[in-house]
Amino acid sequence: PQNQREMSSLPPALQRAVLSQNKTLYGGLEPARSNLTSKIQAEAHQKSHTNTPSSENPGRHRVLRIDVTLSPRDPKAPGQFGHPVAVPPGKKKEAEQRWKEGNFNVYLSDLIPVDRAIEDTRPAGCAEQLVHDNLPTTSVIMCFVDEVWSALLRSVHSVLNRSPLHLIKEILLVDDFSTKEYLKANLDKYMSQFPKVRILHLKERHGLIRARLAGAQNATGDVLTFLDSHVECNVGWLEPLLERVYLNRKKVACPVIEVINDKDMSYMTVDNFQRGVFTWPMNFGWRTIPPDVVAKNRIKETDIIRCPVMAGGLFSIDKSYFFELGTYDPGLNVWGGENMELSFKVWMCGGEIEIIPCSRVGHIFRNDNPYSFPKDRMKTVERNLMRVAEVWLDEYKELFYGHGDHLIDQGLDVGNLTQQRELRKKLNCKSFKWYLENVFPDLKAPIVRASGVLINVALGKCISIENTTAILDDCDGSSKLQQFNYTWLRLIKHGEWCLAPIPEKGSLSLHLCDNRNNRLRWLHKSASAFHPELVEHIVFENYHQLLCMEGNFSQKTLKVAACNPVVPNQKWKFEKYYED
Ligand code: LR7
Ligand code: MN
Repeated sequence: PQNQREMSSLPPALQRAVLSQNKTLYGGLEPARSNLTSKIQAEAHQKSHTNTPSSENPGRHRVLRIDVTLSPRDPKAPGQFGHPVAVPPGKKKEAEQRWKEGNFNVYLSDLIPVDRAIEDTRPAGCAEQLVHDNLPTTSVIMCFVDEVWSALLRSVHSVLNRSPLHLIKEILLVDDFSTKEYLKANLDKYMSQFPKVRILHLKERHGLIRARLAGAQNATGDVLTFLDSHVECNVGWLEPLLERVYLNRKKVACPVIEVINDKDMSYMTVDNFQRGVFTWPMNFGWRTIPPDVVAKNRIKETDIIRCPVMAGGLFSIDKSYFFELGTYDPGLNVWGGENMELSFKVWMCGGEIEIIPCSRVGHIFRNDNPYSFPKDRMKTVERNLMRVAEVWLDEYKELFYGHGDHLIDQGLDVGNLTQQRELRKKLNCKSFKWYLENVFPDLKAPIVRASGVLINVALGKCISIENTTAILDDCDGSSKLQQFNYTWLRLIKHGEWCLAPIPEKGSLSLHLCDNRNNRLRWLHKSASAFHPELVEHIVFENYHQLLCMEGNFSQKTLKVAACNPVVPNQKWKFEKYYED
């Protein structure tokens, strides 16, 4: 995931979809306002300001306000209440030097209390919400490798201080083979004062993804709650998450992720109404539901928001459901992409992903991982994403590869996918098309970039298939022989046949399409990454020489010749383009 919380808005097409269809608000609101929580909310609202005795709401109680840090031991300590802290003038050098220990202001982290108070950033009404008395217990699982000591402690203390302890079966710290001496020497001893804290020392580096799996296998609670190891859970964060899982074990509940500033360690809230989304090639990001959609649908700040994908680090999931889903693909390495995998799996196989605005957890966002990757970081993530694409994206995987440019040519060994594909079949999961239509309709995912007749701009003539060759002919939009698709993998397809250059002869032929054959790839309209003067050309890169498709109408022929921006016969246009 990207570290920045990006904001953008829904396209008009989606807004229409939202307003015209009476079905689910895409991935927006939970469909039924009449569900249990809403009813509880309504009741709670009526009774606001009165302390609801449990006898009036059998089986339910208010979210607990058991935040012992609200009257902190030392209210004057730096960073208290989540306020920003400045490095003292004489300490600037030291702070700078220590930055790399965690890629955030480690000096300040050490300066502020491990149990500091933070502002209760929940929307109004959250504190009055009711939850069930018999919520499931949870194992809070935090994986870490060489985490900054004070940040790790603050994470643990925030869980201990701001959760009803009867719901915490355990806090499971999974030490992913840390090497920092201080950590190794002190962790067990320090944590031994808390009966709820268990430590799992991995004997070798597993990477985050497999460390989480080790945690899940060792967990004894009903629900797994995953957290990063540099977080601060806010007041009442846990119960609303468990409530959702309790209402439906196939709900995966995420808190709102707030920001612990990497420079001054202040605790900052974030904009409401944000969904977790992705852009191609599967980059995670946040997108705000536009104000007019919020207004028209009367979405409240406390309303649950359904998300196409989760950020990945912070969520609660029913343990048996997690295993039913086959956990994460155990073939994913180290870090990255697992949030996509689980998100697609959950939605496509009958579950839901939600952000619960009444649950808020701060996270230190930073610009780089402070630990090393066993192998190249970029390649690791790309390989993971390729596994996800191959198993879950169906025909849409071309968008992933096409946006990643080099992705398909890397020759990365993605490993065996049989088990993952069989799992998808066994679970009877829906198609990626279904996911796009029902969960993430605002994602732009046209399967081809352009289609229809392919017309020579200067001559006004079209490419047509004659027997087994491509020729230039009068345009006839209704003729099947003149229909082409330009795909994300840059093939020009006529059915299963692709336009193929023969550079040696300067001519053109048809070749059976093959996504992996880069001798079939044509550049068209990708000016930004390429020669803007050739934006309308259809270009084939032949050992650093650029060849362009050229039409000759008197002979009805096509050829490839050295590109020339001013040769009009080299300019082409598809009937229809699907990109912005
Ligand atoms: O080899 C490793 N072993 C580990 O135990 C590598 C990492 N880890 C631990 C690490 O110590 C940390 O606690 O894994 C956790 C996550 O790693 P970070 O904090 O370095 O990365 P991040 O915050 O950028 O990670 C986001 O993306 C990850 C991979 O896709 C995981 O899903 C993280 O959980 C996720 N974090 C969040 O979702 C928090 C919000 C960030 C956003 C958006
Ligand atoms: Mn993190």
